[in-house]
Amino acid sequence: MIYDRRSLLKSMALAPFAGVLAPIARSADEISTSKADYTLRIGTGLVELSPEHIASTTLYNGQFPGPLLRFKEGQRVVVDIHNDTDTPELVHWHGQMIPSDVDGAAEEGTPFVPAHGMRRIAFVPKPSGFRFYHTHVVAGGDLNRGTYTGQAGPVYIEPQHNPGGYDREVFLVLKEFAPTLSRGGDMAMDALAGSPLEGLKQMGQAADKKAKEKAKGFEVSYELFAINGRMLGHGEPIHVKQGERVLFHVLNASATEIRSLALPGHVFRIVALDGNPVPTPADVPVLWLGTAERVSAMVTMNHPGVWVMGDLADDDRRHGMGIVVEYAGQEGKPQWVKPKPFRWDYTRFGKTTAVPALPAETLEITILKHKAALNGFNQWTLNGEAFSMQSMKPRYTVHEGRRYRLKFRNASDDIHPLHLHRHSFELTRVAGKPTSGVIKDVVMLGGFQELEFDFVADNPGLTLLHCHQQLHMDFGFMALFDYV
Ligand SMILES: [Cu+2]
Repeated sequence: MIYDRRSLLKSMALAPFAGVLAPIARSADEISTSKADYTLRIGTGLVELSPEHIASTTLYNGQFPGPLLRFKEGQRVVVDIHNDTDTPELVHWHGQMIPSDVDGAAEEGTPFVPAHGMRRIAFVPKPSGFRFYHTHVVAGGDLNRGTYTGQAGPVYIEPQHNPGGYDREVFLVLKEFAPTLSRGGDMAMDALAGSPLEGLKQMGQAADKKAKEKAKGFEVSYELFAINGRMLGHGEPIHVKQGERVLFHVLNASATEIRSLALPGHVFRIVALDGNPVPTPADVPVLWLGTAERVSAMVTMNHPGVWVMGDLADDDRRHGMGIVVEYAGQEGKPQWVKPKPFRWDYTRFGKTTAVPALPAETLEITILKHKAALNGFNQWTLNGEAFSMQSMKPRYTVHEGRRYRLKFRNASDDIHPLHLHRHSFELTRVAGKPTSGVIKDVVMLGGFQELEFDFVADNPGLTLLHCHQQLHMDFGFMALFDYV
């Protein structure tokens, strides 16, 4: 019989002493000799959005979205990443607390997966909940690179104890295709609760006046929209039965856009944000998700019919951003009913009374847009400084174990989906409203608004903070944290 140390360790990991054995399981020779648990292959492929619209882009394992990877919290996985393209790639494990060398960000020192090469990685998935994986390369002005491609897939890390309470899980990945550059539009200002601050507006206007370029900077627009890689009306409907409780895991895998979602006649009970259970589950008629955000929402199917579950933006929905929900025994043309305006307010899902712990230090970060400053692209600065891709110099130093508060002041009209790698954070103030208990890894900062979140420095190694809007991160909106 062949001695297979890996499978032995795997079965031992289920034993009560798993924690003691874990370090052995990470040994290098074991990683190199064992078979991978998962294989991701990066390559060009086709996505049939509809019979008339077939997108050619870069994919994981030839499909969009990439395969749903189900991990077990705390149980180590080995992943082989093959890169069949002509350019080096990076796979970022979004929302997981793993070491910098496997996190998938060059700025943190993760090695690239070479062109026409491969890299084997191993890590212990955590924390449990809805995460995802996506490319983390710089696209700049190249819309065939980075998150403009189809390189995104869902991850679900099974908790050690599953609360259950639903009949079925449905994963929805929202994503646009066929991107083009255009001279800026205006951001949807009706997505988020809270008001713009006069002081921040004036700061933004002053920067606009100083700009040498009078035209707006480039923005990305899209021709085609899809859920799970199918335009509205072209995929298989979600088949439901009356009375069923369906748990939707929704991921906004857009490179640049804020998305909304509504299902006429139904409400979403928000149970988790970015995969983390919320302290106060609440019912909402509309979901709003910034780039890379996830929402887990329970829907009780109590309104029989054939419905369009779709984006509130008419143009985007008509170009595919939706999916049909069909009750058993019902037929006919899918119906869309425009919901009443609804502003997204994270504090609704927070603790109503408890105050968050006090931070050891507060770092204030003011965000400014420099109109069309970089060959027609807007440049972004944090306290006057744009991230340098050349030096990749760390900006902030943190001490392990300390709690830090980041106070963001947005002197631009854009919504910024702020993302912190390798750590979770707790929202403490959103547009002037105090809160606690909402744990996330991406959060939307409204135009001319302020937002505060706390994180505990509990995962040593270089850590990237950036806006998840690809155009913003590529043109200055990043900062590196290092541990003392
Ligand atoms: Cu941004």
